[in-house]
Parts: sequence; structure tokens; C-alpha cells
Amino acid sequence: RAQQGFTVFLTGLSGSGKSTIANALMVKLMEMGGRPVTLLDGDVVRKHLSSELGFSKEHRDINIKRIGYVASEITKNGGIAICAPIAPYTATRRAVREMIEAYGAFVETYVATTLEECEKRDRKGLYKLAREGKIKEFTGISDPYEEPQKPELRIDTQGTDVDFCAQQVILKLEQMGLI
Ligand code: GGZ
Repeated sequence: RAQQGFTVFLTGLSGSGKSTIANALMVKLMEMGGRPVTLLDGDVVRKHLSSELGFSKEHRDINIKRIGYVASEITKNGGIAICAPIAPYTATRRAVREMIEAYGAFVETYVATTLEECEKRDRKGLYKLAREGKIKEFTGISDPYEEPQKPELRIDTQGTDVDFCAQQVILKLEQMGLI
């Protein structure tokens, strides 16, 4: 029997490491072979699927539900979807979970890098701009991030490398019988 599809949904602050972990995870899953793997990264989705949207709660929710819909179609067809948006709202994450669990497994993975650490790294300089008020509604600074209370997996990135973080997802997928 063909294995069921599943979605790995990485959520966390800007600069928490979601994209980096998502890319490393994609490589590992592709190396295992056999099944198509689709990456739905935050900024790529915003460019191609949600280019008209901003960062109000309403627009973020539309963005996340679009990602959820695409991931649910991939999951339905037995594929693997990796999503990496901020997805700051618990209720919206739950709605996406329900969409996907109709067809396969939803593996919510909280990339739990603290705001302090993200701001210290500030790889793209966005936190500085947000502090200066030059970016409005910036998650963690002037907009909420509701921490996942019961994610399937929580990753602490501080003091660990990306390969080890991606490996934790692989282990969880094995434990859940998904790979
Ligand atoms: C949060 C913002 C904002 C605001 C631009 N708030 O680190 P990045 O740059 O590459 O990732 C962030 C990305 C967030 O888009 P998402 O689609 O993941 O967000 S959500 O799930 O809430 O819809 C950041 C950039 O866009 N960015 N303005 N105000 N992040």
C-alpha cells in the first residue's frame, strides 16, 4: 500500500531558522527517494501566490490558508509538503491542521528561537527597521506571535546546527511511521 502523504508545518518568528531547516529537511527527504517533496517557503509563496497581500491579521490568515490548501492537495495525493511561514495565529494553524488531517498527517513543528536571539542575529536587518517603526506590524515587535502549545515537535536552534535540527524532524517522522 502506498504511504500516506503528510505536511511538515514549520512555524516561528522571522529569522528563527524555518527556511534553513526546511531546505535541509527537503534535501534529506529527497535523498531518501521515491516520493515528491514540495517546499512552500514563506517568501516564495508571498511572491508567487500572495503577492497582493500585506501583514494585517486578515491578510496573514488568507496567506496561511492558501498555503494550507496547496499543502492539503499535495498531502491528498500522497506527497510530502514542507511549509515555512511565520503563521503567528493559533486558530489559523488549527484551521490548516484540520484541512490537512482530512487527507494525511500534519506535523506542526515550532522553531522556538527566542525573539531576543532572532533580533540579535537580525540577518536581514528587519528587526532594526521594525524597532525604528519603519516596518509596521512586525511579528514579535509590533504584532503578535502566539506560541504553539502542543506542536508535534519543538526545535531549539540555539547552540545546534541546521543538520541536527533537520534530523530531529526526520526522527519524528520515523516515530510517527510516516517515512
Ligand atoms: C513579519 C515580515 C513583515 C512583517 C515583511 N511581519 O525573515 P523574512 O522577512 O524573510 O520572513 C518574513 C516574511 C514573513 O512572511 P510570512 O508569509 O511567513 O508571514 S505570515 O505567515 O505571517 O503570513 C519577513 C518578511 O516576510 N516580513 N514584513 N510586518 N514578517
